[in-house]
Amino acid sequence: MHFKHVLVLCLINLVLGQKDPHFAADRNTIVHLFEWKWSDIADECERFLAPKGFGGVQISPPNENLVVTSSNRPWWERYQPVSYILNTRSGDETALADMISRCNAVGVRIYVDTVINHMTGIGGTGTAGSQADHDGKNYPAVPYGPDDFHEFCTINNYQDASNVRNCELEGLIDLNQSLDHVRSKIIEFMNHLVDLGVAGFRVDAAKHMWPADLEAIYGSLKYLNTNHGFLDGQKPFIFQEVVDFGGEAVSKHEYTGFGTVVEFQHAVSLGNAFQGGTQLANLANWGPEWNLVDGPDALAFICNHDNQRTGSTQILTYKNPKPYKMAIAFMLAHPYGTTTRVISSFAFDDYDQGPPQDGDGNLISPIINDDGTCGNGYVCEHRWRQIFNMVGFRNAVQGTGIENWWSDGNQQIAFGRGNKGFVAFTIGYDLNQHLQTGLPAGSYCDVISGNAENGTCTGKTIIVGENGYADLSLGANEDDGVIAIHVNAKL
Ligand code: ZXY
Ligand code: CA
Repeated sequence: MHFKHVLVLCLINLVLGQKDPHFAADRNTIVHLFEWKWSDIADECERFLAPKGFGGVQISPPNENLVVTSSNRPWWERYQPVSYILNTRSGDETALADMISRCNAVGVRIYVDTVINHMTGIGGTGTAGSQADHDGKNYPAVPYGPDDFHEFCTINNYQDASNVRNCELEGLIDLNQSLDHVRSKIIEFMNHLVDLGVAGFRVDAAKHMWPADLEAIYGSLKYLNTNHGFLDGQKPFIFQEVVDFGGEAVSKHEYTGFGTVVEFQHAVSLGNAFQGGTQLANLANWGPEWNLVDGPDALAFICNHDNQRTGSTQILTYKNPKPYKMAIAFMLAHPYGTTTRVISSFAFDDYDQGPPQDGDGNLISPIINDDGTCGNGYVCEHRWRQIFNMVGFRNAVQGTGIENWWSDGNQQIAFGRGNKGFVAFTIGYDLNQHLQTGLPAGSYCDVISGNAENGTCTGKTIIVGENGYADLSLGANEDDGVIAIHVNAKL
């Protein structure tokens, strides 16, 4: 290779840095299999995620957490680390390693939810049997001792970055990541996961850590393990939880120099738009003009494990399926957001409620019904046709831009992606339009109302004429407010 090409490749690596999700070819979108067992994730990679073109899985924290017996083992106990021993209700290190290998073998990447801002909020015993001496500031299974934490103070002023980063979030004892010992324990933990074959990390509570400390930690991570199909010299993908709607001392822009950020404004703005809060026509300039970080710096999503249960009217969840599916379809159809993520929830009635479990606190596996949906308390949005087929749409249109944008100036929009795909949306009234799709002439299966199976379509068939135009009809009262066609579902 000519040295100029090597130079360009190095520059791309520098710029993309830890912003490349390392998806296999023709894959996209991370699904958060929230609180799933490792063995169930391995099965799901093989039987569903790989065939449907998903790029990867965000897994729940794999390291030992506090056993919280109050409120019957709430979901948030996994955000109270006791040690970096890889043993939780999802499984032990053997099961984790096996799952990572099986998923990588079918081209599905694994991203680890990493809780490194803090340890526990109270004392007790962890899922691997280790002790958490909260009041004495001792976590012997790491080990961390009193000197490894910030002086006690409570986070109570989001206008003060030092308070946000050096004090305790909800009483969770706050690690001092500027110390060599703390850094080295975190780096050792993350590098262990890289050795096991993971592709990257979600960094929990990144807003509550200093950017310089995080940059140093990420910079010390190993290259991805080439035995798991990664190219040489690839650094782990990083997506950082920095909740920022403006108006606080800490900004998401402080974190985009060395990794991506989870774009909460993306979730809220589309949550509003698909509930009629702003006209869909206004989405013509969807992107950074909406106070979003640049697309390559963003992990785009509609709802996550935390904000799905806060009851915020701005956040769409499985409990509000029509606009939820529309917002996800828009996210997956739109080129904004180099990386997209959907959550796969378990059903819940109250905020604290933990995952499906038996009387002994063991996690219960999802069952897969004959129609492909889940049971045993799992919602499995990723198995909803309208969602997994839009992952397929995003794969089909990769590398294209928006073309043939159309709107009625109000609550109806449509747009194409190059000559590969076309979508239309309506809220509140019937859509009946003759529109330029940009697609080659032919019959296409609308992958929202059905599946393309052996050359036939179980939903609506859309005919694109020689001139690229198609007649589109979408009733206001249909189950879904979207039509989507693409070249990989041409009949
Ligand atoms: N918890 C209950 C009680 C215990 C856990 C609660 O009422 N918390 C106060 C409101 C949410 O604040 C938390 C935030 O991040 C966390 C929290 C947390 C991260 C953790 C562990 C936690 O409590 O307990 O690893 C948080 C921080 C922000 C922000 C929004 C939320 O803008 O800067 C919770 C747990 C929430 O509500 C939680 C847990 C894990 C997460 C997360 C939220 O990854 O995003
Ligand atoms: Ca902190």
